[in-house]
Amino acid sequence: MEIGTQTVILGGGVTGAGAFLPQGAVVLDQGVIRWAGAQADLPAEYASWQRSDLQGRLLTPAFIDCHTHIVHGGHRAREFEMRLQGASYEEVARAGGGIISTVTDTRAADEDSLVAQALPRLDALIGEGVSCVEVKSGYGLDVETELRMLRAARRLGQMRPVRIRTSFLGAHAVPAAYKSRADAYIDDLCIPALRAAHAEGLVDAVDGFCEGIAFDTKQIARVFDVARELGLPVKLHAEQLSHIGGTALAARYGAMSVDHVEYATEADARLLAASGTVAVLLPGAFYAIRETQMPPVAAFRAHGVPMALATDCNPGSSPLNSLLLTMNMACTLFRLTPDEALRAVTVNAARALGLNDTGSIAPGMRADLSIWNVETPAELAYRFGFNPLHQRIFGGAI
Ligand code: DI6
Ligand code: FE
Repeated sequence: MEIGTQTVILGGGVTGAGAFLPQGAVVLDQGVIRWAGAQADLPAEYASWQRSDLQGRLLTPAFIDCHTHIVHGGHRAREFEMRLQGASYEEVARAGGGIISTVTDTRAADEDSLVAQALPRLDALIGEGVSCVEVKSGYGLDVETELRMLRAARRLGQMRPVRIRTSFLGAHAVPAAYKSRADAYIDDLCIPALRAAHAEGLVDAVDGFCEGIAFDTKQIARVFDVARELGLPVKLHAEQLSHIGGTALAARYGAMSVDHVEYATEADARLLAASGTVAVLLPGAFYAIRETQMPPVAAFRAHGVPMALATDCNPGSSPLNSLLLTMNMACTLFRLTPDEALRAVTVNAARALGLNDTGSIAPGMRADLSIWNVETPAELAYRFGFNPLHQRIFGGAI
């Protein structure tokens, strides 16, 4: 298939253009979507433009993975084995394993090594039609390594045709040297690292891990206050293992997203709806740590909270590298509909990152599109362990 600077794409089906269009057409002009609709309604002015017929294939917005930790050193297969023998994720973390063991491996890796280790993970995502990936820091927990992780993330975006959005996650875990002194860690390292990373243009958003094994709401609020002072949007890992109020805090700060949220309540759902915050569900982590508490999907639906999905690709709780599998898991485990799952990795994922120029098919949006060897949208979530991507279009280019 060829895509010129001015092209009319004739889909089988087209999604992400409001309703599903069984015989859709999308007009691309210099990397931007100019028009989308039913083929029968194609305006006459485009009749003479180059055409590309997808021969019945499905066209969707390119996917967005809005929560990943793909930049990190090493792996935690040993911890996986420990959990198989009965240790819980929290027990491993409290015994000095977990995030802290990845911190050791990440501190030992130079920037080239971090980039080299992340590239196969990024390429696997791109291979499934992903055009935008959020990447967090949070395995440095010192100024130098946090910055190095973010620099590595920015470099990934120069090496591949993909958009990278960075989140500063200095408040991810309390490093060993600050054991039982989380407040001192926030003051001495986390906030200075945030300021330094921001000064270098490395931060698109500020994140935190609000949890019994990490930071409480007061500590996260201090980091969010600095984010606000710097004009940076916030998001939060909240209510993953217990309910300690992270969701309400995030809503108070107008967060772009709250992520995990298995233990969130109906009252939390109301707050999220009021603050326009996206609930990012991470079924890979739910599955890997054998969580049994389901996120309150019915409450999110009832109150109109937009739901996004992401891989949470990380070496501990979610060594998952596929958004297609994530969609299937969200349907099978959380009972999302395939349609919700597709919106969750496109339009709602864009919103979770504060992006308004990608994630849907409408005039003025970037031409970030995926072409699939399937006929219906539901097929994307239905199969697993199979990649039906035909081609990916990034900013109008194949
Ligand atoms: N929640 C998660 O699922 C990851 N971080 C977080 O705050 C886990 C990261 C890890 O186990 O390495
Ligand atoms: Fe995470």
